[in-house]
Amino acid sequence: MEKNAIEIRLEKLRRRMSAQKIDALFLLDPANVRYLSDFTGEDSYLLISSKSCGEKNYFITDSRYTEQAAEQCKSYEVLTHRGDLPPLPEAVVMLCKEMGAQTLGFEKMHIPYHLYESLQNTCASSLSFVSADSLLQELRVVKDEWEISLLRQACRYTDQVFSAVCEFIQAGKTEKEIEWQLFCLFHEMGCSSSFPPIVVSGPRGAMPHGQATDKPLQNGEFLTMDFGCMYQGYHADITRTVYIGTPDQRAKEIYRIVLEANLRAEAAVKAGIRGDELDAVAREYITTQGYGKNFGHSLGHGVGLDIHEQPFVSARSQMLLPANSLITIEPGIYIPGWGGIRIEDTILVKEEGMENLFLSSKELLCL
Ligand SMILES: [Mn+2]
Repeated sequence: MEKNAIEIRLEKLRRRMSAQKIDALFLLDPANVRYLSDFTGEDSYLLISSKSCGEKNYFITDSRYTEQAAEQCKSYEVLTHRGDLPPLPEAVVMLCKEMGAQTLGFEKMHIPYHLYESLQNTCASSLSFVSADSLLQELRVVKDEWEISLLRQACRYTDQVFSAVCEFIQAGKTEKEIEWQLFCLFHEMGCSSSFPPIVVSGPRGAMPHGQATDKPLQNGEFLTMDFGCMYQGYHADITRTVYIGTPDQRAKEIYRIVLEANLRAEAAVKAGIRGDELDAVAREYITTQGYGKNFGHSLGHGVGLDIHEQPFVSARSQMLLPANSLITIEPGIYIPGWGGIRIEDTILVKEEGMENLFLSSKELLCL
């Protein structure tokens, strides 16, 4: 981690807290916690106060993580609940009182209801609660140079895994064997799996998020693999669909349509385009080719410390894509009984255009 990255993020956060009149912010989502503290463990909480409440940074954890937090979270005072502090809700309310905080920002999307309820009961109306999810999303959506370098590296490793797994693919191997090979390759790269890989072949390819089974690969079918390396907390997300054997005319034609949709959408990417506009580029093309009803999911999503995050690229997304955000472009066509094809890249949105962080070819690969 760059020396001042956390301090810079905290400063940006505090400016937004002041603008939204949030005195203190209570965070528990692991990706948000990592983003603002560099902590890589679990079950830990940040309590951050605004300028007017003394600019305190508390890292609240339990004894399993105290030492790790002291090492990783240099910008924070590390406290142990049920150790030097009372149980969590009481601890948070007590610290808020000490700071003089009257409004507490919290993650409506992530906080367990029982914790929210006990915070409210404990504070006895001395705090008003404000949802702060969008504040964190706005910060995280634009990646800094350090994050982009990690994401680029995650994509490099993912490219290497793709070319290595292609050496392994042949008729007779099962989907589960391919999946296991992916896990081995992630490990060899010094990475872990971004998410449970999707490995589906033949008619099973019609399930966009199907899971690997004991089904063996057969000549004359597609194999779709959706996977990615996670490197230092940052995700990569790729999908390639390869053919086992020699494709017929229909297989080649449907592959061509998905690839064309992928290329058209990527060509339309630039900072300022709206999520729904970009989604429409791929969707309208697939629709004119007669397969609109076979492309059910959205075109893409943001990628970063979470595998799915803002900005979402769907027919409902009104968000303008900012420069230096990362998104996937992943059109697909799924035909029950026949199979499916998806081609997915992880790309960096630029002022003018985009950069595909993958080098893996998208031409139809026959193995
Ligand atoms: Mn994806």
